[in-house]
Amino acid sequence: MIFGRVKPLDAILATAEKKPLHRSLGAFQLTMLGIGAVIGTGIFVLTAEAAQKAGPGMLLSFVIAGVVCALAALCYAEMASMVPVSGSAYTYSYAVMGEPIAWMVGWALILEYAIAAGAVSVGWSGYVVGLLENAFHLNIPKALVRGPSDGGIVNLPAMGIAGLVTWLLVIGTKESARVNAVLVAIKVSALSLFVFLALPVMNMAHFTPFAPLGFGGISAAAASIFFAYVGFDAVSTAAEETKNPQRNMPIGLIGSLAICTLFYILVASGVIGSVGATPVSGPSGEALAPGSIALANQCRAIGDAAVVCSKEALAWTLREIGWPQIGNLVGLAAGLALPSVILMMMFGQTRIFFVMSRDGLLPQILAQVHPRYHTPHVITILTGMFVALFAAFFPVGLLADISNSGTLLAFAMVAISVMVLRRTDPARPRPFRTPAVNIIAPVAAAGCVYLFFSLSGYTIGLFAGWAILGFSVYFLYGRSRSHVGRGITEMHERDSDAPPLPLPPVS
Ligand code: ALA
Repeated sequence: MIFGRVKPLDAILATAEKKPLHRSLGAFQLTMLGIGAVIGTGIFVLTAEAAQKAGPGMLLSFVIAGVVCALAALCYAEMASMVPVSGSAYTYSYAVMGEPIAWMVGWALILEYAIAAGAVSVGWSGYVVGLLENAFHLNIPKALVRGPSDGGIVNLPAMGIAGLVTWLLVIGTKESARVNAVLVAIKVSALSLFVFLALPVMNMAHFTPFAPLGFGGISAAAASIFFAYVGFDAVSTAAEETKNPQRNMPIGLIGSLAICTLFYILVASGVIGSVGATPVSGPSGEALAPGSIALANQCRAIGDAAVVCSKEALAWTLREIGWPQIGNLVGLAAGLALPSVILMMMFGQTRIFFVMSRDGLLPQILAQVHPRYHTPHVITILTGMFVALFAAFFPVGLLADISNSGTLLAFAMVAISVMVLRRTDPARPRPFRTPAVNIIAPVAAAGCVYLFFSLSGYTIGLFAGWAILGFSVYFLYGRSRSHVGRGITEMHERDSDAPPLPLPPVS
């Protein structure tokens, strides 16, 4: 039964109350946290993918994805303020919809976090390689810096950065608010500089035809570009540390998304207006999928003379419009700032794995803590190995789409959880209440479903395969070992941020 094996909310909350965190974050810090986690490969790299799918219509794609995210964010804010503990959507679903659904959400979050870390690693590689080639005139063989479907063999820089971030996480690196603020400043300055230089050379003719591949193309691009907004859930996990969460949480969530949306629309307009965003089609005019061998071949045939062929769309655009040094500077900014997005994604992944294995749904060995660094090193290294493998062999767009499929499922479940909990547990204190919940939550869930089905059939097929694998693991392994299933409901939750503690004996 779907609602079976619910993990009692009171048990989840009891431990958070035992260890209250210092409420130090205000609206400004939360907004910075959100922008730090959100701006990354999406805008720096996937703009080219969105252009290939939608042409100038990608502007609308950015708006659609931003609106769906904002609605989901309002639902996240309610759950996060009510259940301010580790595990995000997985924990909320466990408390509201029971174990099988929580398992699937946790399983989907693996896609959200680990695959996203792979996507950002590939994005980072594109910029750093472009920087080395253009600023230092190095001739780097494509075979070693691109995956097989992008015309290479293995993406070594992407593997390298995933390895480096894994090592930082094993030794216990956490990004301080100050480092985050510096990185946000770097990213925002780079995007502002881009807009400042690209908008004045805009040619309005580049905006027509607006939707060369129809509304289907715009929806497909929205489903991909959704990746550019992922990461705001980092704000919601800080609910417990927020001063006056009723006021500051929505400001942080909606504020960071609004600022990112504004930047994204300006940057996308700059790309379209300055160099054009016409999709590259095949020899007989057929549409080509981003990240496909056919597109890589066609790009080679036209000498990579289109933004959709670039692995570093913003730097490429700046070079095209006569600002090669500033293009390199934007490449440097991406090279400096994107690793922190990888770090946040991988950190989120290890935390989800940790909570799932502590609940007995995954092997306990995964939650082992390093004696010296006090970090969950086993799971971190395992996650790092997978992230490095994905980054080495897959194109950024495919990784982002797969990641989105998992994220969209998790977001939809959070929206549904909010609605269910309003009915099943109306009296529980809600430091933040989603406004107009009867409209916002269903529309958020429907928006996620719409974006999910706008992903390519290939991505949806991969997701289905992942879900089948997930259910098999659950029924063959987790179900019989689940702590809730065995009646063990005591909680050992520490604050949502600290490295997890060693496990207590199971029985
Ligand atoms: N939103 C993050 C990015 O675009 C994941 O890199």
